[in-house]
Amino acid sequence: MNSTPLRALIFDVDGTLAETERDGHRIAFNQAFADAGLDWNWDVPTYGRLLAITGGKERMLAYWREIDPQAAAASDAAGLIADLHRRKTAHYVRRVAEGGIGLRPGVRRVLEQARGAGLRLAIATTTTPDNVEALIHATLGARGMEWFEVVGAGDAVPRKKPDPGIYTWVLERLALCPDQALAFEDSTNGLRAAHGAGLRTIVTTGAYTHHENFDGALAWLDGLGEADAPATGRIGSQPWSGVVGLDELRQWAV
Ligand code: XBP
Ligand code: MG
Repeated sequence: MNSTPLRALIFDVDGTLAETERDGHRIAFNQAFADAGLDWNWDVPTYGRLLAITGGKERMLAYWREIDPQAAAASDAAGLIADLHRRKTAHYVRRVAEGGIGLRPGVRRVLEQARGAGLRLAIATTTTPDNVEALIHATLGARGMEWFEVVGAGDAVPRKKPDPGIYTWVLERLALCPDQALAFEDSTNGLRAAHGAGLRTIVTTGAYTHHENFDGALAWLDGLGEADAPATGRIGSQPWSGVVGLDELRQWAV
């Protein structure tokens, strides 16, 4: 039993706020590879496997090491990866700005309810800050970033998820203890990061993560749900189906 009132919600981005990976990041990586004259092409299953490595630069380097370890160990490898990543980010930002990717069902509702109730909002993500801004602008409008008091993204910390660093970084800036907040995640890497920082976590599984194991999550659901399409899953070990709102989150967080 936790009597500490809930003060903040901390959201992962990719897979949690929006399904960005398959038709967003993956396409942008492939565009960057083509720009650079590389014959790399990440199809849907390959990208799913590579998602185990968080961070775009880290993911590209891991792939390069798989297919050509010698070239990936060369002194200019980091510079080439950085260049590819800049190109990839530009492609991704353009794609998102064109409105190609929306928020997952129920996300806007939970954000609006939280704001209405005076809960603080934050982001803890592995992706690049420009990508977060592009998604928030495209979905919540030009002032959408103001909804989030703290945004922890990309290289703000030296190690990416599953390292808890980004969550700890966000909690420090919110000046909150972990039991005053809830994290929202979609992947085991994200859940491990949030748990490592001591945060209870609502998992909403997505296209690439529905097969992963989320034992230990406060909630393990297939989404936040909408009235005409309720979420299903479990709260702790109990089956649950419904629409997630602030009342439910407060109830689960006690
Ligand atoms: C997901 C990631 C990111 C994106 C790509 O992060 O691992 O690397 O796939 O973005 P999260 P970058 O779920 O924590 O939001 O290329 O900018 O790294
Ligand atoms: Mg994620």
